[in-house]
Amino acid sequence: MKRILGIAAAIALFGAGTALAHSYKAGPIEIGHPWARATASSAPNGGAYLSLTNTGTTEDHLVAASTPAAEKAELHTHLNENGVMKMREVPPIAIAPGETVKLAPGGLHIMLLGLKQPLEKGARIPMTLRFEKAGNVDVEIAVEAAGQAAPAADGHMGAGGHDHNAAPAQKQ
Ligand SMILES: [Cu+2]
Repeated sequence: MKRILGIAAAIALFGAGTALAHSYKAGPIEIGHPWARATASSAPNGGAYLSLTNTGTTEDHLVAASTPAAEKAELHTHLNENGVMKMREVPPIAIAPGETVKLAPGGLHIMLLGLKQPLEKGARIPMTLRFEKAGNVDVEIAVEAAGQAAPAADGHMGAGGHDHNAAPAQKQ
């Protein structure tokens, strides 16, 4: 398995056939593949995902995000409260030394509130991430197909679940 991952990494480095793989660095923080799902034209909000790896020796925090593509970006997570998935804004996200924190569908995410236009598959959206210690870093969000990497059968996008295309906190 390690060897396969190594080969995949090598391919990514040489840019062959992995156009979607992209990463960034802010000091010791590595930001892996920022991406978002394409949104319907009526959707007011979207979600952005990425991974954060701390290659340094001290803890850092993702404090905030901003993008010209939305009125506001908030750090969110999903919580299951009495069987109902809800979103909550979270405090700065800690990244411990040597650890990787994944922002992914169904969990931590960067909520893009008030999209100025729909996120179209294939587009690249600029976003600035702010870290407590590593400072600001500009990244591009790759917009992928609407159903990309949807968690299987967890109800995330189904009845009673949370859908980024809907207004936040509509289920009380
Ligand atoms: Cu959210």
